[in-house]
Amino acid sequence: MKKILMGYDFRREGFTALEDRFEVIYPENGNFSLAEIIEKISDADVLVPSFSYRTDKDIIEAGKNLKIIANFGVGYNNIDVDYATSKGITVTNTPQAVLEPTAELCFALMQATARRVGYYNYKLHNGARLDWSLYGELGMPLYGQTLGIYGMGRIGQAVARRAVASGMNIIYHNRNRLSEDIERIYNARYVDFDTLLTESDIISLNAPYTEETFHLMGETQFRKMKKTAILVNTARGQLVDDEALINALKTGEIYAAGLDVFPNEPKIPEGYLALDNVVLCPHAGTKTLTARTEMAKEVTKNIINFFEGGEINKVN
Ligand code: 8YV
Repeated sequence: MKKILMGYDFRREGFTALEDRFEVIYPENGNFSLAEIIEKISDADVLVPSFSYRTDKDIIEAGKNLKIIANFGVGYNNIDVDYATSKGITVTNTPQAVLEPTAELCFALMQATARRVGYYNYKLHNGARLDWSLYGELGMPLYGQTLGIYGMGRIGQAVARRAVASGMNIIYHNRNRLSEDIERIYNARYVDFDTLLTESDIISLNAPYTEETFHLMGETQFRKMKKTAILVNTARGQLVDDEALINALKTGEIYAAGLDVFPNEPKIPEGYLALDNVVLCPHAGTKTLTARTEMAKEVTKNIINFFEGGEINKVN
């Protein structure tokens, strides 16, 4: 029987179809440590990696039998894909399962920042005074505003769909321009990055973390944004230079930010904690049991189809 090593003690919902076909090894509680993974992977055919450490050379090298690394998630910057490829190992991910839930949270952060839900809620819960007068502590609308989407892939488009329903105008920047047919669905206009920065009322980051996108948003970019603009990041923390963002939020260079992701999770850069114009979430884009189960099903499908033939979401 082929052997699957689970890096994390995933709930079994969505994984059950693996049980009668494979020997599946789960850690008892939480993660296998890096040392445990390196020891246990020697005879495994499949790895479903954990997120506490990168699946890099050391792990891949130790996986003498390894054929597939089936990532639980769409972003695969937690895996040294180039090295896996050089060893002939297939890497798969779960783009379908994360699509709607991530777009949903992205939109929730847009609403929570623009309409100040996070701020009001925090203040009221803490017994602080709020200005209940007609013109006190106003928020911003979404309706009629321009949403700039950086990364118009599947998640970006699911965000766009919600934005259209909310009466927003959409501009986007992407590695490749979309076809006119797809642009028409969202009435979306393709712009260069600079135009995205200067024209957007809200910027949503929906691109993967790559060398190209590392610190995509830094001091120069915040300076180009409108002072009334909002940044929402549900992609990866590394896309944003946190020090620059904290400064931009502090000095009023931009209006607010909604952040679901950070470079060293679960650590949150200290500077955000003192600011009341940033809404913070604990990488919650897919934090529903429905989403987790769908992700597990997509991982399961990738593994079974890899061995039995059929469609897989191969990234390399
Ligand atoms: C997951 C994600 O929470 O799919 C992704 O790339 O960031 C999230 O859906 C993550 O993969 C597991 O930590």
